[in-house]
Amino acid sequence: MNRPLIRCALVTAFALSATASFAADTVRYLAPGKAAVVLDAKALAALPRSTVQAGAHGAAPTAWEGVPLVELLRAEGAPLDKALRGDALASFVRVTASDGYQVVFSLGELDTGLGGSKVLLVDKHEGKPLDDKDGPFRLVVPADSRPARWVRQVESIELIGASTRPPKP
Ligand SMILES: Nc1nc2c(c(=O)[nH]1)N[C@H]1C(S)=C(S)[C@@H](COP(=O)(O)O)O[C@H]1N2
Ligand SMILES: [Mo]
Repeated sequence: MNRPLIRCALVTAFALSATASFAADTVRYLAPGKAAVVLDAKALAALPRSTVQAGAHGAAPTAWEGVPLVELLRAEGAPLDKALRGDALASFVRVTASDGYQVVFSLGELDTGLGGSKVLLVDKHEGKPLDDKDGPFRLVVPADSRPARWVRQVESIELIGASTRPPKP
């Protein structure tokens, strides 16, 4: 019996099944005091959509289409507009990818009456579904000078309320 070969086959099978479980066409939304919400293509299709022209690393702009992150947050009842005041202004949104890569945006940065920063949860590039490297969902942040927050393979979006005070000196 060839033990290393069997171990290699098992590791490969495990890696493939793990990859498959990450490839689901859903994004999880988590918020304090709320049950986790699984957003599938149908749920996302029901939200407002927008298209931006943007290019990463100085590339010529191309069309990215999807749901503005602020509209997803609005649909899930995040404090925005007049409700975005007081402690809520310390809230932020953390986006996590299948490889564990994470970025954050403040709610104030995204709110249309405050920062108004355009951040799209994209599912189409030049009219087609995203490829496996980027998709099924990717963030596109046209105003960022580097595409470091253009998170590929988005898995979850968390609203985090952060109304704690730093210790006094
Ligand atoms: N999931 C995931 N998304 C990611 C990253 C990453 O490591 N993992 N790197 C970011 C960084 S630093 C950059 S510059 C861009 C690179 O995008 P590209 O591979 O399409 O050029 O993706 C961003 N999105
Ligand atoms: Mo980067």
